[in-house]
Amino acid sequence: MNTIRKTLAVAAAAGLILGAVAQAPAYEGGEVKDGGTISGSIKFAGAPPARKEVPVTKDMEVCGKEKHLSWDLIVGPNKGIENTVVSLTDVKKGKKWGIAKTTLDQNGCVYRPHVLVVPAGAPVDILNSDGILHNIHTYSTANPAFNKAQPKFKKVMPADFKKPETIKVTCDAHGWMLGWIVVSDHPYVAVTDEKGDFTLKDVPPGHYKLEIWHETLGKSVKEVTVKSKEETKVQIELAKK
Ligand SMILES: [Cu+2]
Repeated sequence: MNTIRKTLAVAAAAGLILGAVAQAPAYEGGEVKDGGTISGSIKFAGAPPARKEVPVTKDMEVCGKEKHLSWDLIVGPNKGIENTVVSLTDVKKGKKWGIAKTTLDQNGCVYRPHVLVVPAGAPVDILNSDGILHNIHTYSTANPAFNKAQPKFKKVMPADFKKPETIKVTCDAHGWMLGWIVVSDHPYVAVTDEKGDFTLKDVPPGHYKLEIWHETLGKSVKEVTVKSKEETKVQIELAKK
């Protein structure tokens, strides 16, 4: 073996070792018998802004059937913030995922749901209920990004995302379309409902970091303690930055 080849071989071996060390241990899913619950609500601090009407400029017969209101901040009557992602960031072991497959629909030129939680590696069906040309453009870094046309005859486009990441999705054909795919390797992740409420069930007792992420209000972290068969309630306020 000449020197260059030897050097390359050593470098490759070192790379493999470093790679193995750097990789975080995978989440271990199983049965949780003594788990607790984390529940709570995410509220908007201050006077909530009204949703703005989003102008529809194309494919009116499909996209213009319903009035479009901005999705980027939806605050309910009780100030609850919809579409906030709540997740544990340091959970290593717990229950198994209960979802085998998820669906992202393009319906009325809107992504439904606006925020989709996806188990890492599980299949995602990207549906085109509209029957017009859409274009799925993902802005990911951990997973390969893609930018694919979905013609009107293509009802389903299969996808999957192997690595945990929050991915922005847009349509190059309809500039107002915006959605989010939240890929997680564990099931302790929830999206708040129209009241701003969420629940994470069957959490093994312990101390955790609870991450709260909203697309326009940003990210924050709260420490939580979960006790067996008990409910830990959290109330979080988010404000415009
Ligand atoms: Cu589109």
